[in-house]
Amino acid sequence: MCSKYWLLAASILIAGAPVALAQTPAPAPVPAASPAPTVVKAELVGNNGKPIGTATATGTDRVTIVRLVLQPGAIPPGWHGIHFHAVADCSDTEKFLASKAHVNHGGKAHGLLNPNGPDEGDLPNIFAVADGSVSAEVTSPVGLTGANGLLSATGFALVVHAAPDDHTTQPIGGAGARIACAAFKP
Ligand SMILES: [Cu+2]
Ligand SMILES: [Zn+2]
Repeated sequence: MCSKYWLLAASILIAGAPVALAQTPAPAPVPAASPAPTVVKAELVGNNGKPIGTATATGTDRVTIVRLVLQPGAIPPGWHGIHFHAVADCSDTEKFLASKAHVNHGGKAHGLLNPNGPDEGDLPNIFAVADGSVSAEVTSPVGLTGANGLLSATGFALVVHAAPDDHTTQPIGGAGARIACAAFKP
């Protein structure tokens, strides 16, 4: 008795299979390929005005990824805060103040760990090894391109600080003096 029902059930399944296939909705159209990311490169200069490495920014209107390669002797070993500053100007190499404050369209507080932050300039720290060189890649949810992207208006400067950023205190997380700078023109 039981096997009869099984056979019946199996035959329904087999008979139903082509129907089920026919009713499967057509696959969603493949989205158009997203535009290729923008890649921009700039030389990092130290306080003596000499080149000490390169910074490469790769991004879209939703993300920016920065790869930093600093040569041996570039900066003191240890952790260093880095930020996107608002102006692509690294000409005053002694202090790099021409790069102005952090990019901050939203008027947010400084700091990745600050409950009222972060501003758009905020990034993770980088680490210089014993010989003073750095190989690092950091990422930010701030767009490189687009209306308020980093490359809009006055471009931006990537600034390396003397001390680490604590990601909380104002205005720059205690990161101290500006010791290297790369200008990314709009
Ligand atoms: Cu800074
Ligand atoms: Zn900041």
